[in-house]
Amino acid sequence: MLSVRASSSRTVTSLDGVWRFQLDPEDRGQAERWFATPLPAPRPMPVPASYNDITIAPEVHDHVGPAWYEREAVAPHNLGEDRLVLRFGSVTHEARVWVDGVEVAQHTGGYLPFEADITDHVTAGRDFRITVRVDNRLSWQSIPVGFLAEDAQGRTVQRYFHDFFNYAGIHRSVVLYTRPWIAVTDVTIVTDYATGPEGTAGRVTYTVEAEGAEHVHVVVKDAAGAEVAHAEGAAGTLTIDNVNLWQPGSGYLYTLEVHARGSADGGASEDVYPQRFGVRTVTVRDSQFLINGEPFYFRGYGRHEDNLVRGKGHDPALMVHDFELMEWQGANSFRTSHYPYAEEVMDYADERGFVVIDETAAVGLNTAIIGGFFGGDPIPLFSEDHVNAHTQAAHADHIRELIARDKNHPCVVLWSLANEPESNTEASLRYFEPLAAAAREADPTRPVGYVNVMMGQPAQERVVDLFDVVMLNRYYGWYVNNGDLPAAEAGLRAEIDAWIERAPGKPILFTEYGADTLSGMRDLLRRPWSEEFQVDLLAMYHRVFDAYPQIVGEQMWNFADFQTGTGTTRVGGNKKGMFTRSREPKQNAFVVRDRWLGKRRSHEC
Ligand code: GCB
Repeated sequence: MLSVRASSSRTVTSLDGVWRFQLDPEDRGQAERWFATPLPAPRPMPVPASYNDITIAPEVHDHVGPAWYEREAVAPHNLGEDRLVLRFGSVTHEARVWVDGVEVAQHTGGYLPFEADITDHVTAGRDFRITVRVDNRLSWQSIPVGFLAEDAQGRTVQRYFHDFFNYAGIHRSVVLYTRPWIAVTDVTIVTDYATGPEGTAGRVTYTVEAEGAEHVHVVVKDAAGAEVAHAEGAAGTLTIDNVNLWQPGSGYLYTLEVHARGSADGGASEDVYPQRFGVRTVTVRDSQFLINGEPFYFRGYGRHEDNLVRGKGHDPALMVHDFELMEWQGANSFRTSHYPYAEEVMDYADERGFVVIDETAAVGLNTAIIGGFFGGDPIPLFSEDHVNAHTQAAHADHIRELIARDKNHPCVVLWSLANEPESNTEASLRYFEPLAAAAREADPTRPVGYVNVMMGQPAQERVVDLFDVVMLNRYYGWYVNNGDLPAAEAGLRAEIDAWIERAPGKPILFTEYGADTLSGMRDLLRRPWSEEFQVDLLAMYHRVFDAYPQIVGEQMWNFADFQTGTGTTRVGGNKKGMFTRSREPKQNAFVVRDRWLGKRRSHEC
C-alpha cells in the first residue's frame, strides 16, 4: 500500500486529536448498532495513542474485547470529481469502520495500514461521523497469536507468548486524503548502479499501477528537487548519472514523481504521486552482509514502540528524540522488534541513513518458551487447534502486506519473518517453507531471515536453510548461567562455533543479548540487575563478537526499558534497556558509545 503523500493532485487532512471512546466489555455494541448513532456514554480519548494508560481506570488498562472510537469530520467542499479516502496507519488488532452508520472497512492485523474510499458515503462540504470498533483480542489464528482464559474471579483475560504489553487502540495517524478518480495505486522501485570511468550511474527500474490511466510518465528528482531523469510508460528503467548512493549514515533520497493521466466522459484527469527512494544494493555473500558492495556491521538495538502514557501510539517528538539518542551512541541500525513500525519511523530512518531489519508481528510462535507458565499440559504449537493452516495463511498475508508497504524504503535491508518461533521440529519446517517462499516472491531483492531462540540450537534447528542469514537472540549470562560470565562466555563461543559449521557462508547477526538492569542500582560486586553487571555482560559479548569475522552485527536488547505484563521476572516492565523508559542513559550507554563510535571510525561503510 502506498504511503500518504500530498501532491499537486492530492490533499491530506489529519484527523488526529481527541476522539470519543467507549469500552464494550460485554460486546453489545455491534448488536445494538452503536455505529448507527453517536456512542451512548463516551469519554475522551486521544488519537494516536494506546487507550490503556490514558485514564487511571483499571477496566480501561486491562480491557479485553471491543472498544469504540468516534468523531466527526467534514468532506472537502471542493471535492468535485475527486475521490475521498479514509486511512488508518494502524488499529490494534482488529478494526471495523463505519461512516454515518455504513460499514466501509474491516482490517485484521494491528500494525499495518488500511484505507477505504468513502466518496460515495459523504457529501462535499458536509459533516459526517466516523465510528471505529477496535478489538484487542488475540487468538491462535491471529498474528501475533494468543488465547483467552478466565482468571480466578471469572474475568476474561488475554494470554500471549510475547514479552510486551498488549497495548491497543488507534496507534497511528488517521487521515482523509483526496485523489483524482485516476489514481496511482502502487509503485515498485528496484535500484542498482555501475561504476565506470565516467563515474557511478544509478539504474532505477520502476513499475507503476494506476487505475484508469491511459498514459503514465515519471520524472526522477534529486534531493534538491532538480530533474535528473524521466521516462514514459508504466514500467521501465532509468539512469541517474553521477548518482548519490543511499549509504548507512547518509540517507540520500531521490523522488520518482509519477504522473498518471486519463480521460472519461469528456473530462481529463491527472494524478501525481511522489515516491521517494534511495539507490543502493544489498547482498549476502561469504558470511558477509554487503550494502553497496561494502561489508556492513550492524550496531544498534532491538527496539519497541513504547512509552509513558501513550503506550504504542506514534509520537513524532519521541521518534526524533530516539533517533538523536541512537545517533549519539554511534548506532547505525535497529530491528523493528516485534512488529512493523509506524510509516513515519521508516521514512525517518530513510532520511537519517539508519539501516533497518523489518520484522513481522509473528512473535511468540513458541509455546515451549513459557513452559508450564500458564499451568496445565504443554501446548503443542503446530496443531489443528493451535497454530494451523489459517494461522499460516494469516502470517503469509501479513508478510505480503508488510512488503507491499515497505518495499521502497532503502533503510530496509532484511525481512525478519518471525521472532523466536519454534524452529526445531519437522512441523516448523513445514510451517516456514511457504512463508519464506512468499517473502521471496513479494521481494526478490532483499535477504530474508527469522530470529532464532536459544532452544533452537544448531544441532536441533530445522529451518535455517530456508534463509540467508542467522539471527540469534542469546541470553548467556542472564537466563542461562545467570551472573557467571566465564561460563556464559564459554557457552556463547561454543554455540557460535557450532553455527559456523551448521550454516557455512551465512552471516551471523546477534539480534538480542542483554541483562535486566535497574537504573540507579550500583553494586561494587557487579552482580545481576546492577548497572555494573550490564556493562560487564555486554563487554563479554563484544569481546566474543570481535573474535569472529562471520559475525556481522550486534543489536543489543533493548534500546529502552519497556512495558510488559506482570510477572516474577519483570519489575515494572522489562529493564534490559540501554536507556530507561523515560530515556535516561544507564552507565552502559556511555561504555557502548565509546565502542560504537570507535567502530564507526575503524570500519564504517
Ligand atoms: C527474548 C524476546 C524479547 C524479550 C527478551 C527478554 O528473547 O525476543 O521479546 O523481551 O527475550 O528480555 O526476555
